[in-house]
Amino acid sequence: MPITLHHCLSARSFRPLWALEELGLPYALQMLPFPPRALQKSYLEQNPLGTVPLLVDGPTRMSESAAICQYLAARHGAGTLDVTAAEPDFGAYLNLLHFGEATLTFPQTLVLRYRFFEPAERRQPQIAEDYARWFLARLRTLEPRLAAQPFLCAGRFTAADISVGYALLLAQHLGLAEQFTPQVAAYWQRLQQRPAYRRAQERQWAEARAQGLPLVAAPDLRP
Ligand SMILES: N[C@@H](CCC(=O)N[C@@H](CS)C(=O)NCC(=O)O)C(=O)O
Repeated sequence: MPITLHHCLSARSFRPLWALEELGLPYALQMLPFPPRALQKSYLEQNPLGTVPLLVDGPTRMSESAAICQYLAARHGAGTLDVTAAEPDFGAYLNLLHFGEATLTFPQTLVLRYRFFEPAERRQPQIAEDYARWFLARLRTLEPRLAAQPFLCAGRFTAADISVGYALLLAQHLGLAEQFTPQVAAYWQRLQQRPAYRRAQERQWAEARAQGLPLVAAPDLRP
């Protein structure tokens, strides 16, 4: 059985999709309309949270995007994407991997919700503005690190770059990328030039088309 990834266009499930492409693993990509909990209720039988990603690898079922990248790198990476416990940057690697979701993506979901997703009468411009600033302030802390090296840690591209890279992709959808500091902006350009990033983008759009889904990235939906 190949690995199956349940995915919505440019949602957090893009992280494991990108990791699968970096690793060159065979996988099935099951596309879902966004949000699946409302538009494909049968998905709740697969993942009671109703969220993407869901990765199924034999008996393993996972629903946290950063953890899935860590899992794929450790189990299927054969020394690429992962940083081992014996390496000096192991702690930095884990910290950045989780920083990408817990610190950089979380505030953006408040921007997305309170600036774009909620009906007009429930929008909260001040909350959206505050958390956009919150995100950009925390993102700036990467500036010195990226001035010293092309990728975040361990002297090479790792799953931590995928985790943070998705936060940058989301920021682009939210119109925040123009406020990236110079090193972060250059890093984001580098990430987008990776062949595996491009393949992941091509695959998600091709599968959405083939599976008959609306061709709109989840963060661009305006319900
Ligand atoms: N912390 C989880 C968050 C998963 C999550 O909330 N995914 C969003 C898409 S980016 C989702 O499926 N939202 C639909 C919903 O909440 O119903 C992760 O990193 O994977």
